[in-house]
Amino acid sequence: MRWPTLIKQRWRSPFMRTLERGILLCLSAGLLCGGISAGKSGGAAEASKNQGGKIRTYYIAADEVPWDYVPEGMDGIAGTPFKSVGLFMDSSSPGAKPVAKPVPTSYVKALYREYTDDTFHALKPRSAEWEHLGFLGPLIRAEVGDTIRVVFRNNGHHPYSMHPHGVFYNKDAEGAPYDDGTSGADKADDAVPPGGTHEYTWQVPERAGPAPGDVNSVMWMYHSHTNEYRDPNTGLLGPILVTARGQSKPDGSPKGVDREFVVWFAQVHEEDSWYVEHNLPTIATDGAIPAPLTGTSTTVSYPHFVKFSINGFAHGSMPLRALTMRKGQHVRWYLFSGINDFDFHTPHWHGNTVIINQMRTDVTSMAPMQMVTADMVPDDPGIWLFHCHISFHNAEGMTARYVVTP
Ligand SMILES: [Cu+2]
Repeated sequence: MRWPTLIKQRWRSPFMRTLERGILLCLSAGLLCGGISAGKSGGAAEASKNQGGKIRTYYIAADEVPWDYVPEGMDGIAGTPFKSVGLFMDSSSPGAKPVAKPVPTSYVKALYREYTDDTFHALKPRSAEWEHLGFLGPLIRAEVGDTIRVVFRNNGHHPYSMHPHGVFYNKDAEGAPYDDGTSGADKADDAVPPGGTHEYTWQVPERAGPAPGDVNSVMWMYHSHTNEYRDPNTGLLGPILVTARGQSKPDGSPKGVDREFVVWFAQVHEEDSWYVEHNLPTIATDGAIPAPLTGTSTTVSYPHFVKFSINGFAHGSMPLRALTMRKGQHVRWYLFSGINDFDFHTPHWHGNTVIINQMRTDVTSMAPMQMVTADMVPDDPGIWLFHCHISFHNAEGMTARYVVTP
């Protein structure tokens, strides 16, 4: 199947895709609803008592805010101002050549943001060390034996949730609506309405921590799962880092590790965002088309509203200061991938190598929503490229640079 055909098939209207998703969900629920009993609900204190660890409380809201994929307007890879253009077909004259037009890099999104307390009045400042998270939600940390408590406020105009990977949750804290045989309070987590609040309690048992062959910390993710493909494309996704029992430093980071980075390689489909009508009001009529990578190339790229990005930064726009480390430090990279059908990525570090699963490499691979941990001890100072090695992802902006200081 040729790329244009593939793209045409997957590039259906958001309405059609919602409909298809709904049908799939109903079918799955029908298969699942016979005889699976619900988990019992339990509070953070009860869960913590059972495990003996700390209760780690986070106040996280879904806020509607603008996000710019090229925030300084500079292509950091080329070192020149970024030209944001897309190709469009004039629907009134089907035989005409496509024309290039300027397109915005900024979009309204719903992002998870951390607050200081349950009044949700004051944002908790993000430290310089975690500036690289970009549009990802706040870092949630825990050690095996701990209990994570998230007070979630939905400040958006659509129902949202928080669904975690890896950790243990009862049915009132799964954050996903489907027919699982539960009812009442066990459904309150599925879709927190606009203006609503829900408390999610997640335990961190041994099976949520590193396995015997792992390094001493692992990454999980959390994301809104009320609508499993529109919510993450809208921006609702973040990281959870879990260290092995007794392996956390006072700040929660794993012992023996000097610097951590979390990077999400994703082709974000803005046409599937809940805010598509606001951000791309004429998407149904503007005739946006995928462009060939070069004049003679037969490899077709994506329309301008599919953002090939790392933590929401495209075309090398991640600030250099945010991905800076020192020679000889023990650096841990946690990588994960987006939710869409072509979110296969091959992150590649120039200049230095990493160890993944006890194997040396400088390229790894990820299928959609796969997670990878890579340890690096940089020995080669400089400014280095860090990009997806799939050529059209690279060309479309899935690129950043990292810095190793002497
Ligand atoms: Cu890629």
